[in-house]
Amino acid sequence: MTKTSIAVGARRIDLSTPAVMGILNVTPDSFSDGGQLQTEKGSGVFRVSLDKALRHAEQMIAAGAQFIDVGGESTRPGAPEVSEQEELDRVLPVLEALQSEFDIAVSVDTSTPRVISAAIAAGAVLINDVRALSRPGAIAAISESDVAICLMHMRGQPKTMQRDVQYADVVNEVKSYLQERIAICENAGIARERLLVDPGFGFGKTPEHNFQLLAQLQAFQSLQLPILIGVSRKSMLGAATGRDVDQRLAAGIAATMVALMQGASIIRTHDVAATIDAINVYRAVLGAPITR
Ligand code: 9MG
Repeated sequence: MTKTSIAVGARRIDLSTPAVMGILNVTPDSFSDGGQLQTEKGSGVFRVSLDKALRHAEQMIAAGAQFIDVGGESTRPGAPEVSEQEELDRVLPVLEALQSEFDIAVSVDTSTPRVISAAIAAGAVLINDVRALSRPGAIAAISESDVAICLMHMRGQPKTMQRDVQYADVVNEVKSYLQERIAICENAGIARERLLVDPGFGFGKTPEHNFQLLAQLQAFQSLQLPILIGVSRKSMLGAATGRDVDQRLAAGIAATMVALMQGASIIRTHDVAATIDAINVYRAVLGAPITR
């Protein structure tokens, strides 16, 4: 069975009802929302508008997000790497402002040890690492803390990950990788209760691989950790429907329902309100009281 909570220090975050993680990308180039939170377009320099970021977060929280995931590095296919300083400059002011304005669990989407340490010091409760703590120094940056960690599978690096992707058995290969990363964390003294796993839809996978993973998501339950998924607006949905990135809401909700029915605990999404509706329908199907 999948675990239904995660530990953050002495606190437990209950996941017996699936939770929504709203995406707050503070990047100029993320694939569906890059640059939206920029101060002034056309100035040539990307600066996050704190006010726009906070208002966007506020809307997601009002719609029911239990986590806000702040990311300063675009991980879309083909994205270039960002410098450590640039990532810090994008993420930290937003993280600090979120902490002072809202009572919300903030997650930081980063693989960079210095950003991990700074995010933890600034109050992040979860580190969402698409590289599963594989960068040198990432485990050390986290092991002294008590935050939760999402270990995601990615093959290669964003810049090149969609080139010539091959797996003999995508489900088992992704699962074995996650198993290895869990063991590495545990050997470094990171308690299992702090970990979440994510198969990494779209990260070094063809649409067929992504749909095989989605079809067999329940196989990840044997890892006995909460499962986080992110399919929001991704190209796998475009491949299945022929729709552009801004027309993929219905497809994303359909994929989310498939994931919920196989035990997904956290849904990372741009579209919080619609995802909460999907969770409420799923809960009603399971027999939860209908109160509206
Ligand atoms: C940062 N990021 C982009 N897509 C993601 C996904 O599918 N999962 C996680 N954990 N992070 C993601």
